Amino acid sequence: MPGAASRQDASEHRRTYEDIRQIEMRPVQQIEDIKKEAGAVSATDSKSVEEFRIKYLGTKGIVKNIMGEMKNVPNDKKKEFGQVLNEFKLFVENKYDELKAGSGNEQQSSSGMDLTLPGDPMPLGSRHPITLMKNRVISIFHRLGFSVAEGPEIEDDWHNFTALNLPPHHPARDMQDTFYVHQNPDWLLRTHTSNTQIREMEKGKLPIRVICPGRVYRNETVSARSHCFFHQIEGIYIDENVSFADLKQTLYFFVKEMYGKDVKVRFRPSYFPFTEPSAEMDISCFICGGVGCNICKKTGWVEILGCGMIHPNVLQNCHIDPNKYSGYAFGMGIERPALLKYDINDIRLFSENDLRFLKLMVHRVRSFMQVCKLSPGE
Ligand code: 2NL
Repeated sequence: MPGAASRQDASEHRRTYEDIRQIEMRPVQQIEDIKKEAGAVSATDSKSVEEFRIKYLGTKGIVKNIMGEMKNVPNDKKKEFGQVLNEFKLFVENKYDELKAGSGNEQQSSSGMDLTLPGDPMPLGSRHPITLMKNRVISIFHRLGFSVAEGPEIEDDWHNFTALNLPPHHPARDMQDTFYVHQNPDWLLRTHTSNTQIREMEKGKLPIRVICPGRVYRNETVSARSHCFFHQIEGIYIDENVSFADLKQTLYFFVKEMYGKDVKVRFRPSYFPFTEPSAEMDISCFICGGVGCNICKKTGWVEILGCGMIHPNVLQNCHIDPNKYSGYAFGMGIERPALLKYDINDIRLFSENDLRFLKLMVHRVRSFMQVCKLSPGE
């Protein structure tokens, strides 16, 4: 039966072909098996990693060994086998690198550090409410051409009192009682940042347009509403022909930027030894809009700063000719507006470093910034 014989031949032929193919592909299968085995290795210390290297990548290692098989592969299969071999080599090398990196960390971990762990998230804080208020004031005056100056908190009597038309025994000194330094009766903790403006004026460079933020001190009983230290920003502008109208316009611009376009202002005559004339400036209450609430004590107005034209005696004390130059000055506290703005009921909280308060402030400042469309730092 020629047909049956030829079928048998064909099947024999097929078998032979399968066999040959199996023989040819044996190294490929072998490689797959070795790959699986190598891939499953999990070395935890450098000794096992080195053992892995020797076994697979060493001069008498498996990779080299299989490479040697290349000469037995028929020519028409060399290309295919070469590719498989290269992939295998790369696989083992990558695995080795992986193990090496892992065992490095294991070593670190035995010394108490695991560099593969994700880092601790940096807790996101917020600027202190006093700093935020200060920065806002600075940025508004910056746009009007004012620079910022800072001065010493421990000051001598001249720069804090006498130069400001407050000679010894002046009754207004009573209201600014402060702390004195034992070693030198002339030294004290400054009661306002005017000391810094006096120092700027003494430099003799005119015109001057400067604001001076900083911490100041008073001999006061500490309570929820007053403290023996707090923060202030003062400013002066000295040039030829500076008038009270300049002062009013500047401060008007300032409050509009600070408290919004709808705010109303009023000036009330006042007295400060260092300015003449002097005034206090109120704004329509930014809590109730002027209708009357507890904050403005039902008056509709909130006092925010004191100001006036610099007294000629003060100019003279700093060797500035009052017949040629004139200037205005103003000063405001930072704590009180911050208390109102962030709805805080105790001034002591600002300086107690109580993390619960500071964390609470993060939320109030954020929501306030969102409402006012401000960016961080403003
Ligand atoms: C207030 C009032 C004020 C000044 C501060 C000043 C500074 C110099 C010369 C003249 Cl160098 N005046 N500063 C003027 C008027 C008022 O502050 O209630 N501060 C919280």
